[in-house]
Amino acid sequence: MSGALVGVIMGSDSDWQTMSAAAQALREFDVAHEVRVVSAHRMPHDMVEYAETAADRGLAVVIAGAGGAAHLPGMVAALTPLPVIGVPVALTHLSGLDSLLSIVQMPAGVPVATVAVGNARNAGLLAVRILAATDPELRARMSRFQSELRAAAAAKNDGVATEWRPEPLAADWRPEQAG
Ligand code: RP5
Repeated sequence: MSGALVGVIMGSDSDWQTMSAAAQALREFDVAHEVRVVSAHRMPHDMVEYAETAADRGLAVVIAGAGGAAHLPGMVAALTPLPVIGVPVALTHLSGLDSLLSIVQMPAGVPVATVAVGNARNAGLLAVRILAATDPELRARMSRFQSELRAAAAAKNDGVATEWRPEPLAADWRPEQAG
């Protein structure tokens, strides 16, 4: 066993530019993970083997990214009992809508938790949350992360509030003057 808890897989090395953000999020939370290219269309037998052995190898979550006719996440979800998070990767045409619909429109009974187009970081964070449900230490780290997010957002509010000086409107002001 590799010791990895999360498998980050993708259809091609061209997906890595997007998918590396999932690995980065996992690294931030010290979650052991592995990274592989497992193309559903070009290496179908490898994909079946990967998905069928994932749970027995100790993985708890699979993050699968693909673009275009993005069948990898759904096929892996069909072959493993593990939770699968799908990342639609945007290719040159169609802005990733093709990838999104290929991944998100799964039939009843075979769920894939699909994140926004290109948002592999959220896939990594969702995998952390899934693991954190049964790991109090990881849950505490996720809570701290959320507090930091809140603090960063609050600082943005402070910045805008400082910049914005409400001034009384002129007596002859009309709504059509706005913007
Ligand atoms: C998909 O085809 C891959 O997931 C990738 O997004 C896309 C293009 O692959 P390459 O032609 O760059 O290898 O299966």
